[in-house]
Amino acid sequence: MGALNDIFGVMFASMSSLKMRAEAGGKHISGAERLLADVELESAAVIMLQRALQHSRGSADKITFSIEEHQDEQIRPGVLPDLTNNLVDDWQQGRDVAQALLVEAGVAEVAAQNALLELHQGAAPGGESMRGAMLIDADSGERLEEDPARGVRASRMDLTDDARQFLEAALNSAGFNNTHVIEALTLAAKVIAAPNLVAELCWSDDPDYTAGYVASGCFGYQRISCLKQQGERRGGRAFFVRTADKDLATTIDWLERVPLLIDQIGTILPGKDWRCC
Ligand code: WAQ
Ligand code: MG
Repeated sequence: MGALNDIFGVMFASMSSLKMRAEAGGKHISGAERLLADVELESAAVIMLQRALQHSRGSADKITFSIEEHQDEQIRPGVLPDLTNNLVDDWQQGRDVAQALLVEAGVAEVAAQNALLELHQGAAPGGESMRGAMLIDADSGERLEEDPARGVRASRMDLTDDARQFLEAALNSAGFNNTHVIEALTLAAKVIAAPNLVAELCWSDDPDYTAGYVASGCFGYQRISCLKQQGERRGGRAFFVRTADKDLATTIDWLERVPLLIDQIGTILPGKDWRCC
């Protein structure tokens, strides 16, 4: 690691993906994924470690890191979706908004309902949060992922330094600059660009973070101010797919293996207020 792969200078320094996973008693506490220039690995790993050690889901008894180098030519450029902030009174109204947005994105009603129920009940065996996302058939609502505890993990994606700075400035002006939003936007950019992917539904598994979103290629990132009760530890993600031949390999390969570096941010659009007066 660390070798420059181009004689013209540091702009062409190689990049690596960095992953962290923290667990306690075999249960998922937190995870994080970055795609970074090698010189940034050390400081990013320290930040991830601090996060794992101080997580609101509890204290980890096992933390695993992995680092893998990528060649420049493997890395694809990416674009962040536009963000719309949907303001709701409570999680029940939030779920109604999520259901309507999923249907607008082309997900069948039954599939949207099924995903909302699975996340509500805890989608991993034993009613826990999964480590990754469910893969859901956008028509039947059937769960398609092989391992219902791990699911599918979107990985190897990040923002360029410039894109991160522009995004932080835009989110600051909109009043919700925080790590959850930045990471979720980055992840959603990769997810909605995947082949055969119709939409994504997400809410956090952190007990003190109640916001979530629905994302799709047609309307971008629709943030929903509340999708669960304060204190609730069950959260998760659903990736809705539609394939003619049930071939999920191309979608999973894009999500888990193709490195994506986002160099263009989207627009923060005016919010929508669903609250009762
Ligand atoms: N790939 C697939 N699923 C994942 C990944 C990943 N890389 N990382 C987390 N998950 C799943 C897993 O089931 C977690 O339990 C769940 O998502 C929630 O993860 O606009 O903080 O990191 O204010 O807790 C969304 C709203 C916040 C942000 C999402 O998710 C906003 C959040 P968390
Ligand atoms: Mg979390």
